[in-house]
Amino acid sequence: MGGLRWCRQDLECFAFGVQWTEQGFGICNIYVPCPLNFDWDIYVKKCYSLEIFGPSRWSNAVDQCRSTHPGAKLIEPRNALENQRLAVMAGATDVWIGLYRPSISTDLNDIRYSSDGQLIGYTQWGGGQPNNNNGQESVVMALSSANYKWFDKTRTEIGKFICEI
Ligand SMILES: [Ca+2]
Repeated sequence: MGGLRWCRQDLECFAFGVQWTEQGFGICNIYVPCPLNFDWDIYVKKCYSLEIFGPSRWSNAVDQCRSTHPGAKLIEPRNALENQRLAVMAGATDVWIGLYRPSISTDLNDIRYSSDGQLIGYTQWGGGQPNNNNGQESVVMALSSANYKWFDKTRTEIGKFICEI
């Protein structure tokens, strides 16, 4: 897991805190703690999957991320910067995020991280969300059409997804 990072430009090496030593393309000699098929995000210091997977149901997305690599999970934006990075990676694609409401819960705002079941802190809800429409919406998707604000959705919908470590 991990390895040397091939940097494309001086600025990128600078962001890693190492000095650029060559003209043009070169190797930063910085250790990046990401496994194969994941890339290091210098802004939030997380590994994100290079691929946008799916489309899949939310629960399958959770399982697929877990099976990708030990410690990998469905993306969980935990602050505004991480939600911005999600938007950049997703492009114009709606993506599942690792948030859910427990089936026994009657509290709309009882939303938890799928990786550890803890209540979420940072939120980025779209207008009127979460609304648990028809009592059927217990998982969460970030919508490109809403600037990647979050919407609770049904578990039968399918969507693309990004994994993180
Ligand atoms: Ca909703």
